[in-house]
Amino acid sequence: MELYVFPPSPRSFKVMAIANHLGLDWTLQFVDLPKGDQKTPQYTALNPNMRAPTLTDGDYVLWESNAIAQYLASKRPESGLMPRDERGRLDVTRWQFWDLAHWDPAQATVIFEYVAKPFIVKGGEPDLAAVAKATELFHRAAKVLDAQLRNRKFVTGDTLTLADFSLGAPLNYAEMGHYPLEPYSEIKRWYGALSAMPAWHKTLAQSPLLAAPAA
Ligand SMILES: N[C@@H](CCC(=O)N[C@@H](CS)C(=O)NCC(=O)O)C(=O)O
Repeated sequence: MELYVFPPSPRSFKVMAIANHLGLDWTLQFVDLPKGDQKTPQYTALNPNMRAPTLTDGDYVLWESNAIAQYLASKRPESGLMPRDERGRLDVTRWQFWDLAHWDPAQATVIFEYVAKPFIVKGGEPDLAAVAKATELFHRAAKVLDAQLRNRKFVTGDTLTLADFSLGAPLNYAEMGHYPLEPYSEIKRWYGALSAMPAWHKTLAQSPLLAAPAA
């Protein structure tokens, strides 16, 4: 199984961390986004969106990080990362949809402005108007997530699921991205637990930018 990823990206990080957590046998195929690897005919044949991540497993090809997450979990159903009962499964899916609709977009903007511009594409000052708009979205979503985490160890209850990987991955950039996390003590507590997991450490080490942010 191959994961075509750009490891500094949270969408790539989440699928790598899940594969690492599950102990799956996978190979990292580096998609160098700043160099334009995503636009090559070889890559667009796999993913016409020209975006990472993409998974291949033999002839099977899958894109969209949260769909890839579900595929990976299906390889180890006993892990509980994707509950088998319908309501449990939909709860995880609901938070993965919420991720793509509300959580990821706010953070993608600040990550682009504060991390990608200075450290990856190396050009331009942060667009403060874009940051202000994203910050508003961030607060709106963070309030919902913080309330959900009150009295729960993880996003959907007391067990770790795919929802935690999906929603936790962009928080690796909380510091570099100047996220206004101060009011959200539950989010901070929960992210602290995620980032202490061996699979999280292993995945951070596979992402040079996150392993050594100031370099
Ligand atoms: N909804 C997609 C988003 C994928 C995405 O936007 N990936 C970014 C990296 S963070 C990308 O490949 N960008 C390359 C480009 O826009 O040229 C997913 O979750 O997989």
